[in-house]
Amino acid sequence: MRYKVIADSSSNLFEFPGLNYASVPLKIISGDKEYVDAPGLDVPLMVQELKKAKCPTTTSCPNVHDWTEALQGADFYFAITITSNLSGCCSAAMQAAFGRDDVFVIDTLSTGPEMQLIIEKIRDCIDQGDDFQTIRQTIRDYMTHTHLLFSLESLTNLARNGRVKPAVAKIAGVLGIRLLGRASDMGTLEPLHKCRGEQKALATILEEMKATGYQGGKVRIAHCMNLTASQKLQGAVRDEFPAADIEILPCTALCSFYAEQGGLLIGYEAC
Ligand code: X90
Repeated sequence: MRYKVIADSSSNLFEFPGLNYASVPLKIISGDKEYVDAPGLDVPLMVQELKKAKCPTTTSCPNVHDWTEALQGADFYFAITITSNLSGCCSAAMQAAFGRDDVFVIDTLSTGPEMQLIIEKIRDCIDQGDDFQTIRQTIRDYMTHTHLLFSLESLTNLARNGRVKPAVAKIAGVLGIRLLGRASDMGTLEPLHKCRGEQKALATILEEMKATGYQGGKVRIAHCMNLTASQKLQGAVRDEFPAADIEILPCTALCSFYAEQGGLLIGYEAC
């Protein structure tokens, strides 16, 4: 059986070693400038340019045609999308998959590093020779054990694009305050704590992970130009769980635009 895994670019992964994998890009649009979330884009430069941009910036997801193009060349497909509650991405994938029984569309109700965990799980299932039906069930079960937390210094772009209420964005509007939250069961941003200073935010993330059943499983950290905080968090997790499998990777364009400079997204496995 030839499998193909396709994720939208909010996964922050353009390639996936050991997997027949494709990324379908979202776009960031500012005036007549379009940033395609694909290899080769200078993300820090984009973030800088968008800070200075005078016109409103919006984003757009892959359309049905983009998904249809990607859903070719294999026997079975996994289409993994950002939460359907914040983007039309999943809906476009579902339309492209309509009437086909060779496509499993996965609405992750999340984004970024939680999508990465799901893709890794699919890779493991394929490697051990599981069939399509078995993998579908394994992934459904697995998703009940994965979570996403975020720590954001600014939610301006989320609020400007109607992805959070202005009142929520205001919490992180104060200098030095980070909003710690999680992807809710509905796939929306759920604020949890207001943290003063990065140290406090990192300690609270670990507390929150443990409170939701983290016991040393995988952790995937995606950051927008904040490798230092990612490494501190990695250290803090390893202090308590020395054998934890932790990876850090930079956000590509879509997550960088919405998480904004300094933002962290943390995907993890819990019991
Ligand atoms: O279709 C589109 O134009 C894309 C819209 C995406 C909007 C949300 C992106 C969120 C990126 C921010 C923090 C994590 C939030 C998790 C919520 C489930 C990252």
